[in-house]
Formats: sequence, structure tokens, C-alpha cells
Amino acid sequence: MTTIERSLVLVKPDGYDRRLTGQVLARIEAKGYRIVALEVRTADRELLDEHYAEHIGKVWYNGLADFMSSGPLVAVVIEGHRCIEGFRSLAGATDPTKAAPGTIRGDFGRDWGTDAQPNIVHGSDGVESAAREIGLWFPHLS
Ligand code: IDP
Ligand code: MG
Repeated sequence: MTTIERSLVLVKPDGYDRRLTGQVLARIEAKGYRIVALEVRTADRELLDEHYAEHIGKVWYNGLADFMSSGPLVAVVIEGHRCIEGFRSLAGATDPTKAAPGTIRGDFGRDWGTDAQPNIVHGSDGVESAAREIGLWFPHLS
């Protein structure tokens, strides 16, 4: 038996700009997870530095932060048993060139020759990061 989990999903600015939000949400719902919060917003650097705290200082972090703040994104909280692991599975590998066909990143992502790695979606990677990220993006939920 597992307890019901929540995960933070972001449709990143590349996914939003390419009108892929609906297809990402459709896959989440088709898998059986419930959408419990959703907002279109543009992230500022302060929020991104907290969201991606583990990556600050990496050579590609500034490029990632520039990309993630380049335009609107869709922040979503999903819910369901093992949805953290389940959404990571739907998303596929970080590098969209290597992500398996059938996954969100594998089907919709590619290398565009940029410093950052636009890969359509973010998904929390564990129970603790999910709680932390949901608290950052949707403080009224925690
Ligand atoms: P994840 O999103 O699959 O959890 P992380 O390693 O947590 O991957 O990295 C966060 C995000 O940073 C990735 O989704 C990707 O957009 C970007 N990223 C990761 N590694 C690189 C890299 O080597 N170069 C450029 N961007 C990267
Ligand atoms: Mg990560």
C-alpha cells in the first residue's frame, strides 16, 4: 500500500511556447493522475534559484535560469499514488535526444544547440523535493 502523493510539474517555457501544454496535461490525466492546482506564470530568478537550489553553481545553471525565466510556463500540482515516480516515467530522460520515444521529452523534445537544455517539462524527483517545490510555487497548498 502506498500513500497518496503530490508532485510539482512544470510545462517549461519551451513547452508552453510550442503549445504543448494540452498534450502534457492529457498524458497526465490519461495516466490517471488528478490535477489539483494549475497556474500560468513567468518565473523570476529568485524563485528559480530556490527551485533549482541543487544546481546553482553548475556551468549550465545561468543558461537554465535564463531559459526558465524567458517566458510563461505552466505550474501544475498533480496527485495520485506514486505520481512522483509515475510522472518522471512519463517525462523520460533529462536529455531529450536520448529520451525514449513514447515519453514526453522523447516525443516532443530535441537538441536545439542552446546552452540550456529545453526539455518541455519538470517533475519533482522525490517526496521531499515535491513538498519543497509545491511550497514554493503554491504556498497556499502547503
Ligand atoms: P531533471 O529535470 O530530469 O530532474 P536535472 O538534472 O534535475 O534533470 O536538471 C534540471 C534541468 O536542468 C534539466 O531538466 C535540464 O533542463 C537542465 N540541465 C540538466 N543538465 C544539463 C546540462 O548538462 N546542460 C544544460 N542543461 C542541463
Ligand atoms: Mg531534477
